Amino acid sequence: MHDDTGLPAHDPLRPHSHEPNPEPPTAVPDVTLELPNGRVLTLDLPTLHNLPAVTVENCIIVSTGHGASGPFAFRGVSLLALVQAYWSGAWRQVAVHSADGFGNRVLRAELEQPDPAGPILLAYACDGVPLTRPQGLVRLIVPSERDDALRQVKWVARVVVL
Ligand SMILES: Nc1nc2c(c(=O)[nH]1)N[C@H]1C(S)=C(S)[C@@H](COP(=O)(O)O)O[C@H]1N2
Ligand SMILES: [Mo]
Repeated sequence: MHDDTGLPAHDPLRPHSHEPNPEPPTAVPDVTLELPNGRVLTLDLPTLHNLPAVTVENCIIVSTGHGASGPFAFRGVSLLALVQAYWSGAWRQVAVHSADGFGNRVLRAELEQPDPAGPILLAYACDGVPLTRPQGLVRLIVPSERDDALRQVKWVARVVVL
């Protein structure tokens, strides 16, 4: 089954239900980066800290579990900067998977023409304090999503450049 986007109806990157999982699935916040040429790199926190950092103010998390919270200032590496640091070939989208099976798909156009709310980033700090693992370290933050938290992927484990 495919829907009108051409993506499989059961695409795990398009979760159909709200599951505000409060439990980190694993302890270690390492992120695996998979490039279109098959190369696979492990990005640990120090590596992420060494990439160009960005802070996005006024982020809201609309949680199914405890309602809306924020505004937060999330700091981390922009997803575009991350891709550009490791890949100079062609690409169209980035799949961001958590270790608990949650995920989200980010299109290249969303990164190259960011929403006025701010660029999509992999966040490792919030309001000047490092994120804890239970808070989602490392967390995908999509500043434009202000009515839901389905794209605010906690515990990012795999970033796949496609
Ligand atoms: N890895 C992962 N990220 C996730 C989820 C999840 O189940 N697993 N749930 C999403 C949903 S539906 C909500 S409402 C928020 C909850 O975020 P919070 O724990 O900061 O309130 O996380 C989002 N990100
Ligand atoms: Mo949710």
